[in-house]
Amino acid sequence: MRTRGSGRPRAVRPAVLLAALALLTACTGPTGPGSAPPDGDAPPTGTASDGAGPRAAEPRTVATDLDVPWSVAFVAGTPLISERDSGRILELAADGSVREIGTVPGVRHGGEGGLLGLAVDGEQRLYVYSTGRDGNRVQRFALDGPAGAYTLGSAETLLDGIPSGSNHNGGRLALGPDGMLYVATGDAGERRAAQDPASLAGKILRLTPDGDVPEDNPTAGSPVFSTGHRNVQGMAWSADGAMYATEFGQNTWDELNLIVAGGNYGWPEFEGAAGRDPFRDPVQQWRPSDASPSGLAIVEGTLVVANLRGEVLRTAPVADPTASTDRYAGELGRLRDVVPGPAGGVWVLTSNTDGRGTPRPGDDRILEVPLPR
Ligand SMILES: [Ca+2]
Repeated sequence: MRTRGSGRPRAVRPAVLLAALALLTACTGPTGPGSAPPDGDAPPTGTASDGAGPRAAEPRTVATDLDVPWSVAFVAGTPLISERDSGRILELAADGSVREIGTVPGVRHGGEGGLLGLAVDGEQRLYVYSTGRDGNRVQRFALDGPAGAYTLGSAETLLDGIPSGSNHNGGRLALGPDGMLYVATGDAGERRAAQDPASLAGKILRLTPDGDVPEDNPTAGSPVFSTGHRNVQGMAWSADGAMYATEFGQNTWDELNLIVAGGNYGWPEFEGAAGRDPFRDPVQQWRPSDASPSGLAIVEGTLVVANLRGEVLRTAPVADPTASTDRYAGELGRLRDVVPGPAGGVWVLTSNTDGRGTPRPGDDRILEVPLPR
C-alpha cells in the first residue's frame, strides 16, 4: 500500500492497515465476498442484500391456471379452492389437476364480492363466505366424498345479511382453537358501520359451528367479537392461542392486529396506531403500496402475510410481531391467501387474474414455499 505524497516507505501497523482497507471498501461499496455490509441490519454474508430479505428458496408450483382463486382449505388432506367470480369450488388432485365439486348457489360477483372464504371443520363440513342477493352470508355445506370425487352436499345458511358492497367485503373464515367459527367482514363502503355495534359490517364475528351466538361472546346475544375494522381478510392463531388479523387501510396504514374479545380497532376514527383509548393499536403497520395484506397464516412460530398490492410474502416472528422480513418481493405478483402447507412451509395463492394484476404464464397459481430457518 502506498500513500500519495509520501516519498518514503514507512511501516504501517496491521490495525491501521485493516482500518484503511475497511474505509476503502465502505467508500466503494460492496465489491465481492468479504465486503462490509452497508449497515448493521444487513443480512449476513451468503444471503442477498437487495432489500428483498434473505434469499428465499424457489417456490414449487402446485397448481396453475386458476380463475380468480380466493381461498384454500383442506378436507382430510385434499385441497379445496374457491373461485371468486364463478362461484365454483374446485378439488385439487395430487397431479395438479382440478375438478369442480360444485357451484355455490346464488353467488353474485361484483367488484370485490363473490365466492370468498372457505374453512373445513373436524367433521369434514365446509364453511363458505359469499356474496348473495341480500348481502354477504356464511353457509355450511355437507361434503360427500371420497377424495377425488367430492361433491357439495346440502347447505345451511348460518348467518346472512352481512352488509356487502363493491369493495370491502372482508370474507375470510377460520375455525379457532376454541372450536368457534370466526368471520371477517368489511365496512362495505359504509365507514360508520364499523363502529356501530348493531351492524355486522367492519367486524370480526364469532359463531358456534352451527351459527349460534356463543354464550361467552363479549356482548350477550351478539356475534360481534371485535369492532372498528375497515376490511379484514386474514385471521390466524399462534400456538399460545393469541389471535392475529390483517386489515386493509385506506390511504395511510395497513395493519396487523392482535385481536382480543371486545376490542375496538379504531376504524374509521383512526387508521394505524393512534395511541388513544379505547382504541387498540396495530402491532405492526405498513404503507398500503407496500402491503395490502389479505391472507394470514401462522406456521412454526412465524406469521406469514400474503400481500396484494405490495406483491410480497411478508413474515414476522410471533415472538416479535413488530419485526418483519419481505420475501419474493415482486416475483409472484399479487398474493391473496396463505395457508399452512401439508408438507411443511406454506401454500401461497396468487391473485393476478382478479382484474387488478398482470397475469403471468400459468396464473393464477398455488405455490409451495418453504419457510426460512
Ligand atoms: Ca385500526
